[in-house]
Amino acid sequence: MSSNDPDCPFCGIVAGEIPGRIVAETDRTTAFLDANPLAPGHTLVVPNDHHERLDDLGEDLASEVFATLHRLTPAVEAAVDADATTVAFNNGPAAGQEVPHVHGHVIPRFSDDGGAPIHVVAG
Ligand code: DGP
Repeated sequence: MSSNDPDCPFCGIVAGEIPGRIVAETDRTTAFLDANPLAPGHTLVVPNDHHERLDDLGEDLASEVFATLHRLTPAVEAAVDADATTVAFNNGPAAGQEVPHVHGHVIPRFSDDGGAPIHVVAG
């Protein structure tokens, strides 16, 4: 059984009701391109079920989200010929989480992009 929030854009992408550029799927996770990318290939990984924060995930689902991030990160790097990656979660509004559905950012980095820490906060 899956849980879905009708007002959540990421639930809409997972359900195929909102257009999304999906790059990978497992039974319980989906990865798709960020609509407002901080770098080419910026990808988000979400649990298919709606959970707001990392601490709302059970250990199994948290592990599966991390496994998808782990598998996807080198593929994203290779796809855009990146030199490194920033992998990050904004966990809660005070940390800059705008979409209240857990998502990990995979942000390709390049040796000439300055190497500064990326603040994964929209706006
Ligand atoms: P955060 O600030 O960590 O909650 O990041 C939210 C990210 O989600 C931000 O980089 C933009 C992206 N985003 C917001 N709405 C949509 C959407 O409808 N589709 C896609 N693909 N990305 C979205």
